[in-house]
Amino acid sequence: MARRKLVAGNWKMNGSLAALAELDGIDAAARANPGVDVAICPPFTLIAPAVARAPGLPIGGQDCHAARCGAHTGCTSVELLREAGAALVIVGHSERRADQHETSEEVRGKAGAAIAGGLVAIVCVGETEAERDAGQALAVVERQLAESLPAGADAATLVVAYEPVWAIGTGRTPSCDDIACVHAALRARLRTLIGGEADGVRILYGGSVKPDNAAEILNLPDVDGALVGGASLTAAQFAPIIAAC
Ligand code: G2H
Repeated sequence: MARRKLVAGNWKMNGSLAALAELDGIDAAARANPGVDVAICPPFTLIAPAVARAPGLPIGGQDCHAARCGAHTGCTSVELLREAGAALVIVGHSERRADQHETSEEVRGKAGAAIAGGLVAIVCVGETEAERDAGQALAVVERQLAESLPAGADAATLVVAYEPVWAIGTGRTPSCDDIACVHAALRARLRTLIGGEADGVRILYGGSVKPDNAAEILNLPDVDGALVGGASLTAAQFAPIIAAC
């Protein structure tokens, strides 16, 4: 099944109102590559201004709460994201699994709320360096996927991102063979979870994707795009990654 590539930028806790000027160049790169889906996930406070600045560019959140509303200080609901103009949301990023001790069960709740609320959910999985060294990478990511996947997920509403924890922001990446191997395993596991829909789900690679390694990674089998952190902060770095699809 043909899948459109998706290149999503995760600005993490970076950016500013002034930095939204970068969206002009990113939007231009998206328009110049109409066969590629492009999205940017800035910090919560920048979502609405980002939508205003680049109305044609899908803008997303970096997390959401599973509940509709309530006493959850500091959290953001799917409804609030939607109201701000978000079209998608990242859930289960390893920085949240580590820093906020999010479990896969919580990630499943968030992904389910996102999908039920009309957002595309980018569900992240990835092994630590110790897990990879112990030969457990496939078992870890397959378990995270199975435990994080909400009921009702399908090719239109679910994106999976494979982000090896040890490759995030470090400049290190797995070999192409290792990336292809994990993506194939995730695709196979997805088939056991959601059947034929699995063939339409985009599986992104994330972790130190840069202009100089994007082409080889993005052209691997079962790699349907990238989740990009540091290199998504400027159009100068992000545009060549979009063009590499
Ligand atoms: C991994 C990635 C974006 P970076 O978190 O999700 O970050 O590209 O900076 O490694």
